[in-house]
Amino acid sequence: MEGGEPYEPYWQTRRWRLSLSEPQVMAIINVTPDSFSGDGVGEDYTAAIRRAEQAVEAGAAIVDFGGESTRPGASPVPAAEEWRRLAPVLTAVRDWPVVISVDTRKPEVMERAVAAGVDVLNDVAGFRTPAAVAVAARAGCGVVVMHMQGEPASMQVAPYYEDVVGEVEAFLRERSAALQAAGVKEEQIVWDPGFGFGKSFEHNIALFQALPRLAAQRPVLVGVSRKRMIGELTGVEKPAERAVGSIAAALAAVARGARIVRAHDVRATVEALRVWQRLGPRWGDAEARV
Ligand code: HH2
Repeated sequence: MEGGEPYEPYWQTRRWRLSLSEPQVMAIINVTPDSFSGDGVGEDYTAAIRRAEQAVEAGAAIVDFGGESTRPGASPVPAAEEWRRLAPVLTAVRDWPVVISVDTRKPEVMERAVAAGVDVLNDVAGFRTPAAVAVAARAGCGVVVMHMQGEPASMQVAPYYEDVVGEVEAFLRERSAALQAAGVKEEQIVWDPGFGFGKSFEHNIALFQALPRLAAQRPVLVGVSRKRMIGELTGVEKPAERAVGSIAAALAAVARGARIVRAHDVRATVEALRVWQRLGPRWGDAEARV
């Protein structure tokens, strides 16, 4: 991370060293009854596994399973309940030859997911607590360090920053340093500015424009799929109908240096990225990313 040196374009996860020399898609599988985009499968574990299979067939390199909605206004789900949702699904997929990720902010759930064989810990709270750092250090997993201001229940009430880009960058650097001090290797760490997590529309836009600055330091994951900022840009009200805007945003993110995009509409996102790589601005080209 020193001196703004370019990082190696790969991500070291528990079982896999994932190449990031091409953009990768992280498929979202919500084992929840209440996710914001309406894609949660509730208690239907077979549906979650089928959806994950389809995402892999469509070209997702990473499958991210979540058992708690962190949409604005969501109340926390107890760890036992979150794990009850995740356990059958993570057990079923544990030997799949793709990167298996768990989307959780609770160290207890991380611990169990690691024992169940996940490759990546995706923490929307950015490993803020010593307990989360300790699990990550023991796990040998890839980690997604995401920035969130506040907590889901109230984060969109009045998000405030003096300098949103500087503050998010400082948080990501500080948490990465804490993880590294505990033994996590730099190549295990991916950054995520956390679009929509305690950010106004203007904050999201400023962070999006600053992606090249973050991507010059660590590989960056961008999650804007079906989010409110896409609704605000397109005028499309229903999250489930925001695929086109989401895909345009995924391409824009990659053009600005993102290495991983988190998506609900996996097949369409993969197809768009394939075309973009051949016909769009040369990927990885510094001029094209700024
Ligand atoms: N966004 C959501 C959840 N987890 N993780 C990362 N790293 N980055 C994100 O932007 C991100 C995330 C919210 O989206 P979703 O999982 O579809 O919704 P919900 O939290 O309502 O289940």
